[in-house]
Amino acid sequence: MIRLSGPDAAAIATGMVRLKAPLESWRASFGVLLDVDQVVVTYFAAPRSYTGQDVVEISCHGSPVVLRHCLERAVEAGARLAEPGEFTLRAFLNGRIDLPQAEAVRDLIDATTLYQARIAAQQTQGSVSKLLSPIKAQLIELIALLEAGIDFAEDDISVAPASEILRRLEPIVAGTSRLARSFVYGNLVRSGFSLAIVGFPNAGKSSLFNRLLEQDRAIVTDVPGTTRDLVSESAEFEGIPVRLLDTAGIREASELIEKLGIERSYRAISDADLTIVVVDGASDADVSTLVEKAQSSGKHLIVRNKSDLPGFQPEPGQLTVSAQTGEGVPELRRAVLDQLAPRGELEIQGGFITSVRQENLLREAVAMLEKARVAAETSLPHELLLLDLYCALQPLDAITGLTTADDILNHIFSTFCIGK
Ligand SMILES: Nc1nc2c(ncn2[C@@H]2O[C@H](COP(=O)(O)OP(=O)(O)O)[C@@H](O)[C@H]2O)c(=O)[nH]1
Ligand SMILES: [Mg+2]
Repeated sequence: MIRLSGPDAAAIATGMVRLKAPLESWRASFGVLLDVDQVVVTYFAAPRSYTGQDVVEISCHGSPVVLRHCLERAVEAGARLAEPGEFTLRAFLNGRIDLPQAEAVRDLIDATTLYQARIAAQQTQGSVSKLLSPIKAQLIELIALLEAGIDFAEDDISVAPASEILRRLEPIVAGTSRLARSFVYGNLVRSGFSLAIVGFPNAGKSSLFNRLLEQDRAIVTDVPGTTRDLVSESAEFEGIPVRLLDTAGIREASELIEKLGIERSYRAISDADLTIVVVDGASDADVSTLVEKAQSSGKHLIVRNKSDLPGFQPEPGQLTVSAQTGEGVPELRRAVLDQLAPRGELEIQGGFITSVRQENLLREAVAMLEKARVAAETSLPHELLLLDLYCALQPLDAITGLTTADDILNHIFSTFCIGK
């Protein structure tokens, strides 16, 4: 599809395509593209279009030569190629969407799991600004209250007492910090994580790896030392992308190849966001050194495998699974996600942010609100308190794009692909 946006879009399109009927907004028309291809042209008159400008979409047959021909004719007729993200930038500049919605368009395009796409789609509908707007409204109300007090100070209107200011400030600080903290989970959803599976030979690492992957990828045998190199695959836990790493069993190895594999296992532990230490639940091997290693380089879980065997001994503090039957595997997935980013009621309902830009701005706002709180507690003049509150409002406005410098806009939209 070739997409045109701008006041000349319809004129350029009608110059290139011989249409059966004149263009009508929100209607598709059949036409012939300069004697080459039969096309469908859809017209969206301003302002009821994606960009808010006149938009024409020409759907050709998918051939690259036809598309190129169409593109070249459009450029000849006065169009120019779009910059990355320029359509969405125009939508933003024309007030069709705010900045979190624009960022979500990019996330939606980049999504690799349906859950990621669903979250991004919610955000393209404005869910981030909906989370933010009650907080902002409370802040503006407090600012107005203090401004009124200052403006009318001479007229004997009593200024709000510190206790009242603190009472009003409390939910603003709490709401802003909560939203900032939700990025821990939001970042996990957006960026995914890596998970290393380690343990002694024959503990069932490769079996568990295959089970988590839901396919037979790694070789499983009862010969210790089968897996000698890292095996890495992409999977998803509850819609969150995960890079799974199966490793060589860690033991005293005599062979060079196995030694190298074991070295890589150790490196996988330090690189992964979380390590699963697999223990054979029917044996009483001591994994304390492995656990120490995993603990010192990040998050970990100890998983006791082979719960289906008669000699299996559960152990407090360790998860019980059977890689063979799948018992305990859903619980293991949940436990991994909880370790990485615990979620509250709001996160479960989609009330979280996924953008590091938004997180930074929220943290900035929290710092200013904390300053305002100190100012109120120490009964500083309201002019100073107000200054802090305005400084808190500014980053909140920047989240939605009310006050955002051009260079930041450029930075955001340059990460889009062309034609979006
Ligand atoms: N009964 C039972 N056997 C298992 C289970 N997980 C792995 N095994 C067996 O244990 C042996 C070693 O498994 P493997 O996944 O290759 O272990 P790795 O060396 O840690 O990768 C194989 O014979 C598997 O069939 C389990 O949950 N139950
Ligand atoms: Mg293995």
